[in-house]
Amino acid sequence: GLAFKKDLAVKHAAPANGNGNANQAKTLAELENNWESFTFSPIRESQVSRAMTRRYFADLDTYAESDIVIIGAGSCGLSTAYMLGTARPDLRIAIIEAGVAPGGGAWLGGQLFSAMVMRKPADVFLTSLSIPYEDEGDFVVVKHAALFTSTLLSKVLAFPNVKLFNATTVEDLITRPAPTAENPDAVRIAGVVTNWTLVSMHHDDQSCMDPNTINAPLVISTTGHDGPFGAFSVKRLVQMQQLEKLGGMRGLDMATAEDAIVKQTREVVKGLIVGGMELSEVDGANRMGPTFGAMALSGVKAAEEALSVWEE
Ligand code: AHZ
Repeated sequence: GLAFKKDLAVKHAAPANGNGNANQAKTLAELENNWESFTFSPIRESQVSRAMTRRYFADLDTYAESDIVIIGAGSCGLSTAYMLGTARPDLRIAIIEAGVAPGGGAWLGGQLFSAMVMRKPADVFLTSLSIPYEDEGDFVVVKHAALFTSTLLSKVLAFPNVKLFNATTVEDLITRPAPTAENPDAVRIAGVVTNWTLVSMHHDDQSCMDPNTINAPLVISTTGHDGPFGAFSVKRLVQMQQLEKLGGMRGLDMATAEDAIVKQTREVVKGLIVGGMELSEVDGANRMGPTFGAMALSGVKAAEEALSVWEE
């Protein structure tokens, strides 16, 4: 006990030389040329652990009841979150992203190239985020897709009412009976079922590792087209017999694909809005390949739909 207390006392003692060390530097310039006496403020490892875990578990507690859950933090999901965060600082919005790195496919412009193309009028979305671009007439070009994604992400993460849970997978949807005259078995979506992605990846070789849940009256799914994780919610809706079948994403046609995705962004089942490329699987819409305007504007439309559903 005594040794422990002594250790703490040492850790919390003021550094011997307070002159020009890191604790007292007010500007970067004050750090420069003072490296001899440089030292960080003291810390104990448990302080780091507690600083992280306390906040994470408080967030899990807070967001267990969310107003809106966005599944997927690709270009569409992040655009949706940006619009909702801007419009409604009073709503509690959780973003669940399976990957460690949010951003989905929007870190590159296409193939492994850097520049990102957006057809007009999606330039207005870039302007509202102060993302610079080159104007090519009918379309604009951001010099690196990562500039788009990192700027968007930084703004989304700065909202006090938006929490990104990355490395977390939506494994299922929460449902409630909502029978209609046409379909007595209809449900509404009432939240999501989550697990650490690393756990989700091991359901085949570890026995039942039960998930966690988030209740929310409104879920916005933007999980991309079919793939290892993609089109998650709409595939689940078919299994649950809430959608008869999927249309299946069609071949590439930039001219038609982008209009269709934006126009069809909507509430597919009560409580579940679908946006971005996940929609192509519902409607049998074409893909657009490396043009991202539809992802941004589908996000704008998804947010608008969400707010009109919310206000009902
Ligand atoms: O990790 C996925 C990605 O970041 C995440 N995701 C998928 N399933 C999930 C689940 N739980 C949590 N069950 C999940 N997260 O969703 C994100 C989807 O991002 P994306 O970039 O794949 O989709 P998007 O619709 O935002 O953008 C599509 C971009 C494309 S694809 C395409 C083409 O193939 O022609 N063209 C464009 C512009």
